[in-house]
Amino acid sequence: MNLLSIGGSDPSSGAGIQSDIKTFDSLNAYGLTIITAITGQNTSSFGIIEPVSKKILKNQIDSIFSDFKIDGIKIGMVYNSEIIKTIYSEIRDTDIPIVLDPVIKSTTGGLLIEKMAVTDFKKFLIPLATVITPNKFEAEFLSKKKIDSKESLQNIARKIQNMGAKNVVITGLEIKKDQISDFILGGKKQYIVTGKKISKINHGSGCNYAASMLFSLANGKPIIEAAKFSKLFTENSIKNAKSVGKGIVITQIKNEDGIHTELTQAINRFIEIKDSYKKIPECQTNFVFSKKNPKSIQDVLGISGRIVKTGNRIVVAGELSYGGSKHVATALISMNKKYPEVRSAINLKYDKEDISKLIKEGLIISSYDRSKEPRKVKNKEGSSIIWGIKTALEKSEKQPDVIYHKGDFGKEPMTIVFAKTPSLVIKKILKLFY
Ligand code: PXL
Repeated sequence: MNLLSIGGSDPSSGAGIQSDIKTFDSLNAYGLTIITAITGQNTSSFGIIEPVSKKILKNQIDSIFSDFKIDGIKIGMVYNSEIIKTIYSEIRDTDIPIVLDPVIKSTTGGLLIEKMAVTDFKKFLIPLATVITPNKFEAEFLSKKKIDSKESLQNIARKIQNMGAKNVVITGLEIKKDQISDFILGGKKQYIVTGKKISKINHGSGCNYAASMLFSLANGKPIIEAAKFSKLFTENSIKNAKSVGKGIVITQIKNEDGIHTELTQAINRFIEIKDSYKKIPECQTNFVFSKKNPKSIQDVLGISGRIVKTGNRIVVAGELSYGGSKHVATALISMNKKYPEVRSAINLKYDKEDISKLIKEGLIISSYDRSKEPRKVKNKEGSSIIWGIKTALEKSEKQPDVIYHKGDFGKEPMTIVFAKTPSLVIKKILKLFY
């Protein structure tokens, strides 16, 4: 996937196009950039801005569009009217997702758009936006109204939508104590996504949010899914923020953030499935996602506790950590050895009818019989599952989506669903609930 960031250069790499390349790269997307302006800034102060000429801006756009298939565009700092109009005339006919981050001011005080250019920003760029992602300050600036109640928030989002953006996400709202919420106006629907407040004045979080949202939209996710994904992605980047220079911290994207974020999102989806608690076995559930070519369970992200059933509810006990799962991670590694593209798995309660349903839905199922387990295997701690998956794989001509066993004396039956990614695991599980 190729994603394009159109924006300013920030030599501290905290924001702007440098930051977007990091975000795209961490998500395994290829990052292309078109520079609108060069800023001089560091973590303490903002220097000057030099916008690029129309000639070189246009030449950058032509160079990129004539060569690459582009799957999505993020527009950040655009600075002046000439740049705005040039971008508009060059990309107005594309039908790929466009995330418009209406950056007005940097955290360290620089003005990122000329006052005189704001009218053209609204006239030309907002109508191109699949999503516009103002923070509270930017939403107030664009609408010239204060957000001081739920009604005013809704009205301001509608007002910005009426400027031409399909969807509006207003970030960084303090609706509840110790929490930060994002308000989403997706078409006519409204949603709120809330997370824990992390009190860190940082450089980069706005860019991280918009860039990760573009990734999600370019993957065909609906706006609400994309908003949840980018919220988690940004929470992680702020949690990991580092003091690189002498001033404010710069958000950091850990290499495995894509893995962490995608697994978290899938676990949340699993919890939201009505009646998913019915699929949790006595020994509880784990959900894992591994790095490429996992060598040991230390390369597999899982839940350090489990997904636990309490009555009719599901609770995630523990945190995501590498090495957090033993059994499901071991099963995944055994599968991955033969089918390296398979990197995610979940264990569920075995149910004969569920298996029949999945077969009807066209999934490939294999199984093993624990009562046939050789004594040597039984006696060696942790080797049962390796033997089991290997046995089930030998039986199946194709890569199985699901492997189950019916248990043995004192051993609970179990079903494991495998897929390339956690969201594809969820897609398979959803077939159980139709
Ligand atoms: O975070 C907004 C932003 C975007 N682009 C550039 C910036 C900043 C903030 O400093 O410098 C180039």
